[in-house]
Amino acid sequence: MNIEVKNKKLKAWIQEVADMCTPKDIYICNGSNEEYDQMIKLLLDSGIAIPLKKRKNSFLFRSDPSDVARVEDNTYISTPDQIEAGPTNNWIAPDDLKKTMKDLYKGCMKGRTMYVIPFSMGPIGSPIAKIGIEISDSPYVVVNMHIMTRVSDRVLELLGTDGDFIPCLHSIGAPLEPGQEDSKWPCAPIEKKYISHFPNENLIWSYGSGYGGNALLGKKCLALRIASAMARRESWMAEHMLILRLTSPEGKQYHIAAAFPSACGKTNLAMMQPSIPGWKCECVGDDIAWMKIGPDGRLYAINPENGFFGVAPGTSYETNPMAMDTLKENCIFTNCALTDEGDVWWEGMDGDPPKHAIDWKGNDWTPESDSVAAHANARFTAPAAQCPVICEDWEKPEGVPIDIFIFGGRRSSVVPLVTEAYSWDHGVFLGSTAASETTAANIGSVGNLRRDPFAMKPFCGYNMGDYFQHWFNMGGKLGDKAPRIFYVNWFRKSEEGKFLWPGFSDNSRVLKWMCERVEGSVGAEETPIGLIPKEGDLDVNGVDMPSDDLKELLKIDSEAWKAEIPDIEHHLSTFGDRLPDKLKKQLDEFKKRLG
Ligand code: GTP
Ligand code: SPV
Ligand code: MN
Repeated sequence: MNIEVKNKKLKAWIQEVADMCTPKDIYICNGSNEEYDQMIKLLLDSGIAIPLKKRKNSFLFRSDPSDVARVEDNTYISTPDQIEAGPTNNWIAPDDLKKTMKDLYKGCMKGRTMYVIPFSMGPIGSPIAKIGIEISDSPYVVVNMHIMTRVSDRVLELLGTDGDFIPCLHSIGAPLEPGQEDSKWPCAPIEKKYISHFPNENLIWSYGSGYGGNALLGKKCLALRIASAMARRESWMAEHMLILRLTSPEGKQYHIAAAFPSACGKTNLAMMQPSIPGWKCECVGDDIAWMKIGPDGRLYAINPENGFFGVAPGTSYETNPMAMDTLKENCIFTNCALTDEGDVWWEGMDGDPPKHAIDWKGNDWTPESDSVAAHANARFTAPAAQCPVICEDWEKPEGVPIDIFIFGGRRSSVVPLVTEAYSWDHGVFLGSTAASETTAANIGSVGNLRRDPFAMKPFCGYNMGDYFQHWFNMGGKLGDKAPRIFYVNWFRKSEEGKFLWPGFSDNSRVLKWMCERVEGSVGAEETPIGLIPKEGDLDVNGVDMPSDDLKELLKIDSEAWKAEIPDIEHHLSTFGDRLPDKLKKQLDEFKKRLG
């Protein structure tokens, strides 16, 4: 061990894990640049990291083809009673799960270094921040955690001898026998992967995967699953939401938090540059929001993360220039293609595809190949501070006051471009019945419609019926200071399968309408599903699209909505007696409005 650990709980935990996992040595991380460089050197020397000639201090990694996304089917919320995990979570009793995992953990770090990573979610020392310690046997995890969280020896200082932290245990599950050659991306087979959460103990155990949310435990495991359970106990909110600041031509600031499921547009909206003149957009966060009611009774949000772990495919100067500029240096790329010039490439990047590249599996690729060059869930890891439009207040300990909540998803039909909720309660109904087509962010089929309430189905650390009630309770506390709630769908398609809405920078037009609704300066039409812009309310000046498409985007087809009712009813019925009465009432009112 390179330094002495003073915190009693940490010292005991390190010993316990070392005894169980039997690593060859232990290294306590300090978060310094030198440490980052050292880890990268190790990864380069072993041929795991590929240096990029075209991007300073940036590296490409290729994961095992079996380990390319989150594994929801192997993710557990382990509460003493199954009902506390609820119908949306996989559940195994804590004692059984711990027994199974301890067997797996036994000797699992053999031949590897065990890294102890002290990190803070939220600015170090902020009253909203939480301290976690991740123990991992993956150097790739260490470098990613350096970017995604605040890794620092100051965290250990802050803990002192008796401070508390959230233990996050991670192993790739690939012990190395003496003389055995290591693979480039060691991991365990799918049936041995476990991403486990013990919310009653604030404890995370992950085994078998080295990828993204399965392995960077500060993100979905701590900042959403464990934090959502804490938030409910302590009357705050941990949400799968981007946070942005929109400034009107008059200089008025609006803060917007939006929940879309994985790979449904959060990073893009968070960095969006408005196509309407005079409006300015700045990014506070692109994936997670922690929100508390401030002394003035309004809801304040912080971004607990320190970096972006963003979807690479589709990112381009045309669609998300601010992300492209964020990616110029000091980044990690995973499962992107490698060009002959020594740069990364992915489908949807600007310009022509390269004539030749090495695909994400390490094979030769040309535009004639029948497979994609970059995996659909290829990702970049980038420091948030490098984003050219990062908001100057993004690290403000007290956060920014939220004016508007947006829910949404990927729906090729039925759901209009934008809807405003009639009330907070109606907004909670919209959030809890949200549905979206599945994406490559999870292992499993893509394009299947599923209910993903508040974009939290994979991330809620307790019974989602209680989570709905928590939303009603927060609304009750916020009263007339509660954010206004809207629902959007950027992904409606024509019969020919083309997106009807240009999206990206033009999404500012929809945000502008929301701000004007908050000001009461623009109209809306009452429909069975909510309020939608009347013709002329939405500023589409300069958008090159047929007026028929706009009509289609805002069309409410009552028959199509009626056809959704059985599925909505079935979805809500799965929560049994945990379903809040207020949601039943909202469903009744919705049915009445539909006639
Ligand atoms: P996670 O990081 O998985 O939580 O995803 P995310 O919600 O941040 O999604 P992201 O912004 O990375 O977008 C995912 C994909 O959707 C990318 O390929 C984008 O190009 C595409 N996308 C984002 N916004 C829009 C939009 O307004 N219109 C269209 N057509 N596509 C979009
Ligand atoms: C998501 O899937 O919502 C992500 C990527 O943000 S991961 O960190 O892998 O969960
Ligand atoms: Mn996400």
